[in-house]
Amino acid sequence: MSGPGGPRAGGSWTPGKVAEVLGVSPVTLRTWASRYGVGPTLRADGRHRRYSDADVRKLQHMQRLIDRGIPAREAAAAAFSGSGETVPDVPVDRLVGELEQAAEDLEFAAIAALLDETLDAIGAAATWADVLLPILRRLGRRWAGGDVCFESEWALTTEVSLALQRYVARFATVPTERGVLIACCPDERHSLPVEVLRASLLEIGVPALYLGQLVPAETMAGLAFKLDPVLVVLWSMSAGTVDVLLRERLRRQGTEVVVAGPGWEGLDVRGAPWVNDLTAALDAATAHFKA
Ligand code: B12
Repeated sequence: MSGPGGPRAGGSWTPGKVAEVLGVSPVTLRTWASRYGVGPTLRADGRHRRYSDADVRKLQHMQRLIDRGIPAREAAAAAFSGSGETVPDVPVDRLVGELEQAAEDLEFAAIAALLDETLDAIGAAATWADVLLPILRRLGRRWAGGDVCFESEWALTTEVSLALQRYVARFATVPTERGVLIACCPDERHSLPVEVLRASLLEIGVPALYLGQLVPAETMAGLAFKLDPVLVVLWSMSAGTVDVLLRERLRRQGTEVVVAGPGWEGLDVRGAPWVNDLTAALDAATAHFKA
């Protein structure tokens, strides 16, 4: 991807490379640029214009819409308007299929573009429930059946995290008031459910902080002590990652905690409510912000 004509660091694509990636002729690309105003937005050296990463993602979106039978003019308007309102309805099954195939083919740019498109169109919670959960559950079944499907799983989940970061960048991410602190138990790597929780909270204006996976218990307890959040959501995906001592430490320092995820099932968590789906977690967090 970084050879001649490919993107440089920061994403700067020659028209020839973009045409190749899209599988269209350079003439078609030029025609789209002049007819629909979807040309390159970067100027590399004063003479040659270059496409940015964002330009390429939008063009890929436009092309997918064309493949779905949308006329080119409408597809260009939908892909380049940046407004979910103009995105023609795409059946969810189709999005799921396209995303699954892109992950299988390790088409990172297509995975990213599909995720951006879906998040823009239906928001974080529906993207999670309707598009991502079916795919992740199928990956889980493959896992359980002995096919460890590593590459596609890592490609997809990494791109989901990145897409959620791009998506939440449009909302205020630095809380100006006491917020919800979302924490993975220290050894937990299954972070997507809580990354979606964070995005869903920010979407509705609830201040939420999330620091990523593998944050040491000591650090998490210190953060909770210093930030004094209204609530800590302590996530664990499986019994192997549950940290009962961290839960206990937070309780002793007076932090309100909700334990979240299947890992906590059946454990004695000394009165902390247990939530095990996105809606229940959202309800628990937003309850603190209702008048
Ligand atoms: C993606 C994935 C990974 C990715 C995670 C990437 C990331 N950034 O999140 C990576 C590759 C890192 C990974 C690593 C591992 N994984 Co993994 N992984 C998965 C997979 C495919 C999806 C995980 C996910 O996001 N699930 C969310 C949804 C799809 O899960 P669900 O069960 O349908 O949802 C339930 C709850 O999560 C809840 N829920 C859903 N959404 C939300 C949202 C909120 C806010 C809340 C509160 C609840 C909630 O509702 C459901 C009812 O309980 C699952 C399969 C699966 N079905 O989950 C395996 C799975 C969880 N992994 C598994 C394993 C074994 C591992 C590894 C140990 C593998 C290894 N040997 O390295 C490591 C563990 C690393 C660690 N220390 O945590 C097993 C766990 C078995 C168990 N119960 O202990 C599973 C089930 C696969 C399998 N069938 O064997 N994994």
